[in-house]
Amino acid sequence: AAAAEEREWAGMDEAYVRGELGQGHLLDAAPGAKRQALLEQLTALDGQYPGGLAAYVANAKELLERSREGANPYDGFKPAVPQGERLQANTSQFDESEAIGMEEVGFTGFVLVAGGLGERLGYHGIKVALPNEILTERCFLENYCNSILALQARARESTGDAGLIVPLAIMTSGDTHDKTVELLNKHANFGMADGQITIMKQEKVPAIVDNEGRFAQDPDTGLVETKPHGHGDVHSLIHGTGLLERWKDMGVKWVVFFQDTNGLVFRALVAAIGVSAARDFDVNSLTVPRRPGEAVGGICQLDSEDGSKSLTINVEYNQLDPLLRATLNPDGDVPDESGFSPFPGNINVLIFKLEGYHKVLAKTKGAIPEFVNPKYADEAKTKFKKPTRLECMMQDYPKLLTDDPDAKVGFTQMERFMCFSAVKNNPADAVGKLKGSGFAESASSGENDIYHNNRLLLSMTGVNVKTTNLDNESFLGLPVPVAAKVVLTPAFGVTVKEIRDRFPSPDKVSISERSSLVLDGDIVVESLDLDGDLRITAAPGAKVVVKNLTVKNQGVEWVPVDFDDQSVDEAMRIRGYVKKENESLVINQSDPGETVVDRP
Ligand code: UGB
Repeated sequence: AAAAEEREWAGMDEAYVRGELGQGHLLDAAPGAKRQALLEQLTALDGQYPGGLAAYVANAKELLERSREGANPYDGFKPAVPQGERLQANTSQFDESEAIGMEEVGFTGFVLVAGGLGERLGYHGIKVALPNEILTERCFLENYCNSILALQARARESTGDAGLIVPLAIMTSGDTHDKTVELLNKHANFGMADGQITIMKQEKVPAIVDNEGRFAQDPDTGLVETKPHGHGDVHSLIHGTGLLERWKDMGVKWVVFFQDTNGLVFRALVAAIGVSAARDFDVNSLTVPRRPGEAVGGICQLDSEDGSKSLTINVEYNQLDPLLRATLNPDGDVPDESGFSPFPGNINVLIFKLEGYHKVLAKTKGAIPEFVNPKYADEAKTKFKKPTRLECMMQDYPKLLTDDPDAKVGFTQMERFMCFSAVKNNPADAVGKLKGSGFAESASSGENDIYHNNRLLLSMTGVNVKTTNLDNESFLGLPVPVAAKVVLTPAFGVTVKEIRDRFPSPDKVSISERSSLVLDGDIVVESLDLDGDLRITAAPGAKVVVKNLTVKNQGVEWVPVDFDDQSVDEAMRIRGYVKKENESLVINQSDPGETVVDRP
């Protein structure tokens, strides 16, 4: 009886479904037991959407009507390049931002949006379980946790607060939730404390078949077909779960959002948080120089023609070109003299000041304005090629700030090698992407961008390592540079300065092109001649000083594998190679105190 009452309260009786919701077709095609299951599902869906399914249908009808009319959401707005900071690695400006950021990282909460399935990637597991690079085979999630723990360790030292916690929240979805929980359980939360990680699961929304907002139905089960609602759900979940309240009470000042497969993001975050603090930004988007046509949105300052409104926001890649054509340039999304789009490229790394965010969530409950993007099957725009759904994006948050003219929204631009390399495309598609935009965004490019970043940081420090005029090998049609593969873990360095300080006499360090090197933990490298493979790990409490070391061994090589070879692990197949470990020097130090390596 209680369940019946609840359903009645939620309005999920048949008359309501037929009348208010206009979904009678679902009932007609679900007789008997199927109908009961359908009503239960509708009740659940009703509870998951702010305002219930009636609001969802109403929003859908309105957005679909606007889409049918061809209405442009940016009508009446003119784009301009917004204000922001452009930081170059290894400059005093960068160091200063990092120094400011280091003061703030202990008061930061991190939010990983990981509800996406990654269909484009051709990988069937969850993306955060994918190895970032295969020298250590540590997965994305492990690297993120290690980075947060390393930042936490630094903050504990500098504040003297041994109990300080830097929290992480992960947004999962029905597609990724169980596997994410399993991965964390299997690895004891990658060293994170009990309660340090909060998991928030986003729910799907009904798929829609026509402009009347009628839901799609699975003919076998009679249930409504559902689809992801987009990463914008993260804000309503942060509000609804009470997470922000808890973080506020813990003393968190900054909330950082990042995506599932960006292995470089923590190289940039400290400096970007520093910019947020120095400029007192309410919202700070980390950006990269963007190639026209590339599948990353552009951050634009949109000014209304009557001058009454101004909004700094990401314009998604598919909308940027039409907006530019209609306003600034009949040629649309084209490069300026730098070869890049004048609009900074959004990489969906967002830093919010908690104070303002908290106020906005209290007022709006984090409901982000939605959009719909149906693919029409007829000219009259009455039929869809496949069911559509309403979506929302986390970077649309500034739309909730329109009543607050004092909110400061800006960007921090960095060189791409310092902050962004996503893993999104299967090898075949990546070949096309590479041709089109210059960026493959594949498993192999993601991996090699890690090595590239570390090589460049070492080279900037003065280490002898080749970074330019490199030859390429090709795996599955994608180029992979023949160059030193270097992994510098978060325990080794979380800032450019920390990495620099680990090489007091960099001119005495040289690494050949065929070498691979992993430095993990508190390690100082004074003199090293590396031609082969070297792995050094200093466990917490241990310190390794490489006073003088010459390494010459057979090292590690990449061996090609076929994409279709089912005998090979999919995580390797999607990069087109596996690792062959011929000969390595491994130094693992767990004894507390300093160990000196002196083997010239
Ligand atoms: N995600 C969720 O958590 N839930 C969802 O429902 C959907 C996604 P995609 P896309 O990196 O360059 C974004 O699919 O479409 C998570 C920005 O909008 O990789 O390529 C998902 O797990 C674009 O402006 O996003 O576009 C993943 O972590 C640009 O920044 C994240 O959301 C682009 O990313 C992004 O999902 C980019």
